[in-house]
Amino acid sequence: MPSFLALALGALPAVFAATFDVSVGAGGQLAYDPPFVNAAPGDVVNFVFHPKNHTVTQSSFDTPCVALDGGKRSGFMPVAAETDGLPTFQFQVVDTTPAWFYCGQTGHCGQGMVFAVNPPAEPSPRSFTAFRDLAIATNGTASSSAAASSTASSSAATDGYVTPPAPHFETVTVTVTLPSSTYTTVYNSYDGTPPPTPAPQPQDHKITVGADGQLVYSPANIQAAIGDTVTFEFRPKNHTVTQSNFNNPCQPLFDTTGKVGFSSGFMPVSPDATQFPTFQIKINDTAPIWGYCGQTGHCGSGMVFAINAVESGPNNFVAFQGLAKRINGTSSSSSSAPAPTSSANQNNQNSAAGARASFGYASSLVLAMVALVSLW
Ligand SMILES: *[C@@H]1O[C@H](CO)[C@@H](O)[C@H](O)[C@H]1NC(C)=O
Ligand SMILES: *[C@@H]1O[C@H](CO)[C@@H](O)[C@H](O)[C@H]1NC(C)=O
Ligand SMILES: *[C@@H]1O[C@H](CO)[C@@H](O)[C@H](O)[C@H]1NC(C)=O
Ligand SMILES: *[C@@H]1O[C@H](CO)[C@@H](O)[C@H](O)[C@H]1NC(C)=O
Ligand SMILES: *[C@@H]1O[C@H](CO)[C@@H](O)[C@H](O)[C@H]1NC(C)=O
Ligand SMILES: [Cu+2]
Repeated sequence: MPSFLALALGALPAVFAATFDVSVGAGGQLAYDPPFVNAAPGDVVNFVFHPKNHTVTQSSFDTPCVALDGGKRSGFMPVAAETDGLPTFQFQVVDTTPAWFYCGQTGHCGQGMVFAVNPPAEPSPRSFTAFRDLAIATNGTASSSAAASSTASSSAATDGYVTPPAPHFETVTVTVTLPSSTYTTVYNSYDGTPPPTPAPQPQDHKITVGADGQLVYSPANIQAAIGDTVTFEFRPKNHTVTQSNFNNPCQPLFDTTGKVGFSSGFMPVSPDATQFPTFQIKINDTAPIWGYCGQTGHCGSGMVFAINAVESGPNNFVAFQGLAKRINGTSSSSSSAPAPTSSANQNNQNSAAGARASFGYASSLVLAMVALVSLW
């Protein structure tokens, strides 16, 4: 009986709606804490306003700092001091669709004061971090004033440069029929990606890392089919192969569940080596895979690679490499790069440290294939 009781009690939270308390501007920070929640229909998000004069205003992903027509809004909540009776505002979660919010006080959204309910997990281009980055990029002071105030010295980086949009993708379920079998696959489709059909004969693609002492992957931009493998071969120096995402080219991929993208870790190779270490990944999905070298300065100088980048759209390899140089290159280093928010960044570093030779796979790219295994 005890186990039955435990089972029944364990089921209770699913029956009764949960309330998520989110503090708004606690400690004078321009932030919601936590910055996002994953909630079920029927749950309630209870915003608690701390001193200053913030709002909770619903927006859309694409225009993070603009009120959504018909969206929820708390209005301004001026609070003079921390007292027991802090004002609150409730948002009722009706479905699992992502809902996006920002603070409407002048300048706050552009400094990253945004919030989300049920954002897609990293590395989705519509993740919480992507949303916050977009808020900072569209309404931050860095984007407009840095470009205006910077002189000809950094013209290449700032002159008319527009950060490419986050790739658009959606989840697709298709049934693929091959001569030998039929299978159903659920995958994240990016505009322009090839169909999720495995290679009839899986192939290994070789990418040389740091050939001839150059800070390059050769080739740096390849197409590979599902079931193929990619083998990176490390030449002298001390490079890595680290997965990232399009909009954060030089930061390890991580998601909120603590899963991380692949990383080879540092691969020191002496100048007179005759044997070269390798690192191999398997292609599970036709969605683009982005990556970089984690050695100091290498990514910012353009040492990045892409697998299955969609060359016909804005999220192509050259745009990815350009973004890496812009964010982490020496020419643009301090002034114009939007600074990612600290906590997410620390997660990055931690995951990166733990990611050495680990092969964790980011959950939102999971490709479920039924009956495909038999083909391999
Ligand atoms: C963000 O920028 C857009 C476009 O310039 C503007 O319409 C909007 O009011 C800004 N939002 C905030 C909160 O400042
Ligand atoms: C709160 O901010 C809004 C918008 O800036 C302003 O109109 C309002 O007067 C402020 N309220 C207080 C009490 O400061
Ligand atoms: C690139 O710049 C970002 C933001 O400053 C930083 O977090 C990241 O660690 C840098 N990446 C590399 C490889 O230096
Ligand atoms: C490789 O680079 C990493 C990071 O810069 C460093 O910690 C490590 O000591 C280097 N290894 C060798 C053998 O140089
Ligand atoms: C493909 O799936 C395998 C098994 O789940 C995993 O180990 C590997 O990391 C995945 N490949 C990539 C590129 O993430
Ligand atoms: Cu390198």
